[in-house]
Amino acid sequence: MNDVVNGCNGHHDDGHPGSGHEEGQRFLAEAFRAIVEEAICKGVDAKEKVCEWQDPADLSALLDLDLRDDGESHDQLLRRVRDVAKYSVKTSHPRFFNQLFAGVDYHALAGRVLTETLNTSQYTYEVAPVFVLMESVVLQKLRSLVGWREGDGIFCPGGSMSNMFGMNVARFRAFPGVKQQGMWALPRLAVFTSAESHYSVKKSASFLGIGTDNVFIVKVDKRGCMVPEDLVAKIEDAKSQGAEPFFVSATSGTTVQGAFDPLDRIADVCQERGLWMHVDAAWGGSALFSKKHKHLVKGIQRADSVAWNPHKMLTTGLQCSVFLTKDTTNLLKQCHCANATYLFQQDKFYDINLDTGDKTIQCGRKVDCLKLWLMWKAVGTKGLAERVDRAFANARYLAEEMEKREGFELVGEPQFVNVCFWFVPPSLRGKKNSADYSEQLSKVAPAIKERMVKRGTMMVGYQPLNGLVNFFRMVVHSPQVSQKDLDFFLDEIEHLGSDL
Ligand code: ABU
Repeated sequence: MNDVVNGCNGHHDDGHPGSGHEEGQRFLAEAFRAIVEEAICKGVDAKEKVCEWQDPADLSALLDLDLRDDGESHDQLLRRVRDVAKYSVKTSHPRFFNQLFAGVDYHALAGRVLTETLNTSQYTYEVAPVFVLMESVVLQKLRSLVGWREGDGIFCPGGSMSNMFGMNVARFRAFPGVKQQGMWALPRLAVFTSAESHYSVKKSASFLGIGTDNVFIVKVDKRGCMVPEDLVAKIEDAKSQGAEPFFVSATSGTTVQGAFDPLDRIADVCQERGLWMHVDAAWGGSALFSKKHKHLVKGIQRADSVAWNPHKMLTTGLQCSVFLTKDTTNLLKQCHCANATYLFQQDKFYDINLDTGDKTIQCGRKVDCLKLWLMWKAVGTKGLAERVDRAFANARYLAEEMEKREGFELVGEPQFVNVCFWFVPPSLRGKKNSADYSEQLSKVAPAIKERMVKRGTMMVGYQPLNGLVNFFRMVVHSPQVSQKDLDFFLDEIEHLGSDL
């Protein structure tokens, strides 16, 4: 820490008065100290709160958010850094189970800090030489886990964008004229996805001008997996309405239940009809690391494209999402490129294929590969596989413990690391047949959530789903979570719900 505080070994300034380097580097060193103490050390300490809850008006006043004409002192600014850390939710905390991301990987975090510090854009080799080569290696490695020896891909700003790239590239393959002629080149198009797929499929259809009415929702079974027979029925239905099917988005690891669609059977349907098969494996893709659990994504290699978010189960930190395709005909670039002459000059002194930035719809693009690469270097493929296996084992442990305790009722047997359950408080036990049981049960999860957030002891999400009233979705995947944390979780739910 002292080395950090000492800055650049005494080489603070460039000699030019007023450059601000010396002062800036001193601030940075002290800010780093505050960040390590407040956000990292306290952030992972089970004895600390997950969240220092404040009502919005109080928080706004506490933080003194107004921006003024004059700048503040060094000490005031350091207090601001500490306050931001103090009042933010500690997603690295071992009792943060609220989202599909959690925990911290220190090597990945070092990669995140270095990425921010180097502050470049991942579009050309000339400004991002290390990262262009690194991105290519990481994408190739992820593709090989999917089961493809060749293909293409790009890091995207989040899984929704990766899913949208799948839809856009699929449409371009089917109707290349769309890039120039827009909607004039298109018939009414039809997209297919399951009732429990991610909302980004509908958002993409809206954004791309396909329209949410043209997203045909395929039925799921009780576990939340797409029913292939209904996919066939929905394709026939779309055709009978005069729409042209072109894209099926299957899901590996649905957001709420963690369900895996039957990819081989969906691939058969797509193959017979010449439809682009995309797999939203943003959440469940990481099962590919595990010899024991990768059967869940059996058939994924038959897809045309895959979205996968290492920032979820692999704990790289937000955001780290890839769009992968097995296409080898340069579809991704042809679909998205605009050939800006000030970035992608054709007469450069190096191989211009290294200027990968025109494969995406972005111009400036954040470097998202370094955190994953450094973490992967640190623990190896075996280390990542162990993490995935540990997450499955923790989820199993939690589900089994719930079965032993009164009041915990699983929504279904977990397929993945999402453990969905109702907590039935003492006052509702044995009253399933009473007329207002569902209504009363629906109020339990929000009430417990409010109490846990205000106490700051833990965070877990809840939602209704397909006619089921509010239930908790416990997501167990951070490598920092121990069985002790899971026991604490169960005790705390019992405690918070004991008088409801
Ligand atoms: N992209 C879906 C993630 C939402 C969640 O964390 O639950």
